[in-house]
Amino acid sequence: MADEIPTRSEITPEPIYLSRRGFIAAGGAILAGAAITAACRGAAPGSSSGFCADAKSAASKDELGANLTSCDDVVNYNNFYEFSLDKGGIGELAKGFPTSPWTVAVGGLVAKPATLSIEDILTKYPQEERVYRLRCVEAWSMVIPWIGFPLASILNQAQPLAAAKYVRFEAVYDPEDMPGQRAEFLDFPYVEGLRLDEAMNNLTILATGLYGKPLPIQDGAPIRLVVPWKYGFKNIKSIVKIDLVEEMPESSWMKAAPDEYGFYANVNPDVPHPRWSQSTERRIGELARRETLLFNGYGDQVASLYAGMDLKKYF
Ligand SMILES: Nc1nc2c(c(=O)[nH]1)N[C@H]1C(S)=C(S)[C@@H](COP(=O)(O)O)O[C@H]1N2
Ligand SMILES: [Mo]
Repeated sequence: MADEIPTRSEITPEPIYLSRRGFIAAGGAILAGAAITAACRGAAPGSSSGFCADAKSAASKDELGANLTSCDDVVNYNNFYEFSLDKGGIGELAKGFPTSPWTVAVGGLVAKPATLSIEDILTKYPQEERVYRLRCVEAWSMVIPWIGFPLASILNQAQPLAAAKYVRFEAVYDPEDMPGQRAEFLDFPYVEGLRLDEAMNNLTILATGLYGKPLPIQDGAPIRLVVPWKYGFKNIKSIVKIDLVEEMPESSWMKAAPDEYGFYANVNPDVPHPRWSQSTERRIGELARRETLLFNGYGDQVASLYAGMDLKKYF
């Protein structure tokens, strides 16, 4: 087990800028916490092992021939800053987080705004399995069998007006139940955005499950975005609001560190993060590093969205 966990030198945490801004105490706690979790994880299976006992997928590999990441790694190695900066044990911390009832409000520049319950969504939109690579900007990656449906289905139902150019997503705000929201390292609620054509692309889904089961909280229950050609942080979890808007939305990460996290955040081995290279990645569960692929290997389906754009400028 221990060899599946990247050592600290192999991963480069997104929120390190905190210490540069003077939150040194918080930064120290994060790193100590991560080390403790890594040390304990092999010995004591997380509370999520029950989730994985009956995990299932129609696939065992992605379309490039890579193995699925084990269910245990998918549900025990997470970034979910509303709960913690520590990647391990989010499931434990999030136990009891209320995900029912839950609604998603779809509005803004649309002809038909609606507030949908999760039950509505599951009834209305057929759920399918999509096996996608997830590449975190921190240079680790996984292959995950999601269950979900195209975001375009919900957007088409809402009927975007001609003025709508972008989609803005907002995650749940519940500082009483989410300890990370009581710290001030990110501007919560977590906000993300896509250009409308990116949102309408067939690869872009709202995921409601993984490994054949409803999403566990740590992976963004009950509904989260999955945009597989972009860095992991675009894949906003636990969404409550989707708005069609005219102007490019400012995401939480753009607000926190605009030089490090752009709006587009397309996976690109040729555009280094200011603090590390993006040319290779650590696939969780594997020993050797892999080459990072332009658009995370989905270029045939998305490169045309960026024709003529300078990807170094629009990072
Ligand atoms: N609401 C919310 N969504 C989020 C995050 C977060 O902290 N809060 N972290 C992002 C980051 S940095 C990554 S890499 C992915 C991780 O998804 P996973 O834990 O399901 O693998 O979720 C993204 N979505
Ligand atoms: Mo990430």
